[in-house]
Amino acid sequence: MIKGRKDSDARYIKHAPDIKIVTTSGIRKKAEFDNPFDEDSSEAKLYTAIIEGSDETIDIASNLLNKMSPSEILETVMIEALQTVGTLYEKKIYFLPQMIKSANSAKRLAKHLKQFIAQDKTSTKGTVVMATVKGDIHDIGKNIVALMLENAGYRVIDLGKDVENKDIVEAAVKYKADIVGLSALMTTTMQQMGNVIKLLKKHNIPTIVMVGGAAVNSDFAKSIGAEGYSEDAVSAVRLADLLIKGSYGKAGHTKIDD
Ligand code: B12
Repeated sequence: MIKGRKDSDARYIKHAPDIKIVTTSGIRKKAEFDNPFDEDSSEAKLYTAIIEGSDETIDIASNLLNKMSPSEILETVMIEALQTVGTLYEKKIYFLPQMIKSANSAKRLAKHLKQFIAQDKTSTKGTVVMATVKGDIHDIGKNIVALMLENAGYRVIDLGKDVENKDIVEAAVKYKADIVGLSALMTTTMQQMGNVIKLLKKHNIPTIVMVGGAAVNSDFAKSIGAEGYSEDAVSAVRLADLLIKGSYGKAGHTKIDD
């Protein structure tokens, strides 16, 4: 299927979930996983479609929009499906191509649902600079948090993924960030959050820092001096609201050294 072709990697990823698992008894079978949703429901179909990286997620989600809000679809079905992808990867049932295919399908779905999430542009509760830290390319969760914050009335400056610490600090200054929101999904990258906080402190930038991402927890957040931690996008908005109430001052420095 892929040997000797220029587009071999893309073709491998496209067909990844069709590649059967070889069991110890030598039998080839499709990856199996539990489905927590009611059998034959649109939720169950969407869950499976995301895990298998199907092109049909948008069509299935369109049916679901009759009974669930777009943010509920993201926060329940999509996140649940990606957790399962992570588990399949941990168990070495899925490998990177399958994980990429699922992630691409989830990203397309999130982009599609974004248009249905009404955004209140009239008021601004404050400015949040969001980034996935250096060395980490996971951005699906960060994008959902950014979307929910925007929807809740924040001005969000999204710096993207794999962002240098210095660039985060510079953006906090440039945009007079009330809050810096950092995301990390790997144990190897979560340490960067502490480095960003140190750099903010070094330059006396009075921005509040909130952190999140699957690798992070409340204890870790406290240990690095972050003001807030939340485990999902809905609570991230509540957290931002609480943090901003105690907000004081704005960033004022202009030049950031490493
Ligand atoms: C999708 C995925 C990928 C995609 C990422 C695509 C993308 N554009 O994001 C791809 C395939 C590219 C990928 C690559 C890799 N991945 Co990966 N990936 C995942 C997976 C399956 C799902 C992550 C996800 O999107 N979850 C759904 C989102 C919505 O959840 P979330 O990010 O946690 O965000 C929510 C909350 O945490 C919170 N939140 C998030 N950010 C923030 C920020 C703030 C401020 C706040 C308040 C809240 C908040 O709100 C969000 C919404 O509710 C996880 C498994 C897992 N269980 O997490 C592995 C996982 C994170 N990946 C892992 C690994 C190892 C890798 C690779 C190193 C694999 C490899 N060998 O190359 C590379 C990393 C490359 C790099 N340098 O970053 C490991 C990390 C292990 C660890 N603990 O360190 C995991 C846990 C898989 C596993 N079980 O082993 N991955």
